[in-house]
Amino acid sequence: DRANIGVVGLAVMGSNLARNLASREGNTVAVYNRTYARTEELVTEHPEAGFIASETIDDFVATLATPRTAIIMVQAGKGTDAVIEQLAERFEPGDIIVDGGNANFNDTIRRERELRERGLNFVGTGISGGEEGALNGPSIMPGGSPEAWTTLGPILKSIAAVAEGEPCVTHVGTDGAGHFVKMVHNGIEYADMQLIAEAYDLLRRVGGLSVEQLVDVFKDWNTGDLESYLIEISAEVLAQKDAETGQPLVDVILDEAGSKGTGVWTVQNALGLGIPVSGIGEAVFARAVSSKTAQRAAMRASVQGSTRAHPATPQVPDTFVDDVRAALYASKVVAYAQGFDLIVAGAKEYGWDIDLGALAKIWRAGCIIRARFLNRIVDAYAAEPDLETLLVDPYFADAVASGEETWRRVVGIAAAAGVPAPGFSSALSYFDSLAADRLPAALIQGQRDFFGAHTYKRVDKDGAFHTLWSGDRSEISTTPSTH
Ligand code: NBP
Repeated sequence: DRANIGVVGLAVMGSNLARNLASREGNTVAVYNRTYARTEELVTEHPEAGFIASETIDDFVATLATPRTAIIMVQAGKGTDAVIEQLAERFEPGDIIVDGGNANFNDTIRRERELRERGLNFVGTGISGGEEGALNGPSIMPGGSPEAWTTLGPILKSIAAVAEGEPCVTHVGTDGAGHFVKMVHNGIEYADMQLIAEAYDLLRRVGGLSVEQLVDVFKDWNTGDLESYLIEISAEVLAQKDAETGQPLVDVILDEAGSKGTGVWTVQNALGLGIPVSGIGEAVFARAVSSKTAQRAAMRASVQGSTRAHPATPQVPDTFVDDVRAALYASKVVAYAQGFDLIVAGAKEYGWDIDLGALAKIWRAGCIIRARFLNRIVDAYAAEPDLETLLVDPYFADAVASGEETWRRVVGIAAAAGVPAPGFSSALSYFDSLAADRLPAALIQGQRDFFGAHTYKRVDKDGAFHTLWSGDRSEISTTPSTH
């Protein structure tokens, strides 16, 4: 018997994905790993899966039914390129190579083009949900050709998480579209985590809540609009006691946040596309600041030795817990709105037809940013597919407006107390920027015209204008008016 699907790369993600595939009706799963010991271990530990195991890549390819379909789950970058080449040398036209690792979407675009020229289908797919998701149902974001999706779709639907009866997988778009949206998903995840961390910090350091009280607050929030995987696990982390010291674990964890780079990719691409993903940017920067151990030590010493008026302890309203909840929610809406803007811009730049509502749907379960909130985004795009920004969708506009006053109060309190809240405050600034009648960009245009003759437009007539700053300061028109 041949396998309808193969998995290459049997570390934690690949093993779990292979077991997930094998557990679904109709799938026979072939497995291969560079180091055979890993393959043996998986097959021995999970006889129920009925894996077809191969020691060599040749044998592995021979066990696959045509069109051959193999999912690669190896280290992103060189490892992925090596495995793709091994498969491509052995596969035949019409066969499908799937990369389920965290590839950079630019690599995926390149690989898809190269393999297409060799008659092979290549599908780069985002897979979110970590180890547990891979085993029990991840959110899956495949790119690649519509033809490949015809074969692959049913297989991926069989293993995806399910939200409201629908599998969390959709054909996102061609070539790198899947890995692009996975990248933005991870960026949004960074923003979401940062905002939750700021809420925790404010409630603890300004609100005076204990870690135990915060567990209850997060559990309570998880029954409302903020219900999400990240809020749920935050409560779990806060509830964890360190076995050695008896203290809350969060108090013995070093406060230096690491990262694997997808947040940075998101911001780099957003900068290139001119999309202000300030929420994701602040989250990436906040992790970077946390890791600047020497600078933090120098600054702490400097501040403690100075005679500056230390930040005041502000008046904290009785409603502070709920105020912070409202600020968190409003800031979260901004972060998601910005993330979706980036997807719209990426789709335009790279020629993808991405259905934002369908994307919001597949993020409702399986992935790290899964949340009740995503149903609202699904509704927003169902009502208005060409929404200028999520912030003007009636539901979100209302949600933000009802929390606006408290949002401002919380940001003010954070500033007065000297507790950093870059996510909350930059989200508010973004909201205020979009909502402003006039922005100081007018002055910036004046400055640019002054030193670089970059010209400016006027509010009252068409065309471009330049003031003769070093001459008589009269204004000249530099393009013919369209009137
Ligand atoms: P790792 O990212 O730790 O990679 C280990 C696997 O890559 C092993 O199977 C290893 O084979 C194989 N490999 C390497 Br390294 N270089 C190779 C090469 N040149 N040729 C063939 N195989 C090679 O595994 P993972 O944590 O399971 O993640 C797999 C992919 O899934 C990654 O792209 C990751 O970014 C992505 N991902 C991970 C998560 C997560 O939560 N961990 C979530 C979502 C996506 P060996 O056994 O012979 O050394």
